[in-house]
Amino acid sequence: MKYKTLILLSLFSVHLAVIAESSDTKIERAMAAAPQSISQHATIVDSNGEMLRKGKNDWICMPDTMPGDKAPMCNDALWMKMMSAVATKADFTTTEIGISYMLKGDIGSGVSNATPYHPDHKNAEDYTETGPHLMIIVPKEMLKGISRDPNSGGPYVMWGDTPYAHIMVPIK
Ligand SMILES: [Cu+2]
Repeated sequence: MKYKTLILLSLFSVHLAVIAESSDTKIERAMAAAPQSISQHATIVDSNGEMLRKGKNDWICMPDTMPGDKAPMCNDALWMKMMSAVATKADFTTTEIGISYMLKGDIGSGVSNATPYHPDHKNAEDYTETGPHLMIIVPKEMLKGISRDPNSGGPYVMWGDTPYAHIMVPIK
C-alpha cells in the first residue's frame, strides 16, 4: 500500500515539474529582455510579484508581462509604477521619462492598441503585437506628432487615450 502511494506521489511530482517552470528558466527569460549590461544586475520579479533574484541596480526584469504570456520585460521605476497603475486601474501622470526593454518582443501575446482593458484583446480590431522593442513613457504633451498607427513602420503611441500612453519603438 505504501509503495503504491509513493508511485502515485512521484508520478504527480513529475507532472508538476512539467507544468511549472523552474525559477532558473524564468530568470533566464526575464534577463533576455534587456542588454546584459542592465539585466545581469537587475532584480528579477515573477509576474505574481514574487522576487526571484535580488539585484544591484534599479532595473526590474520579469519573465512575463501578464502572468504566463512569456513576453519578458525589463523596467525602470517609472514603468513599474505605471504597470501597477494599469493593474489597479489607478490614475497615472508623469513629468518624467520611463523606459522599458522588450528585446524579445511580444509576438503571440499582444494587446489592443487602444486600451489595456479590452475584454477580448486577442480578437480586438486593433490587436497589436510587436517584435523587439523599447517602450517609453513620456509626459503626455510629448506624444504630439507621433503616429497612433501600430503599422506605421516606426514608433507609435500605444494606449494613447488612456493615462497609460507610451511610445512603442520597434528596433528590428
Ligand atoms: Cu512591449
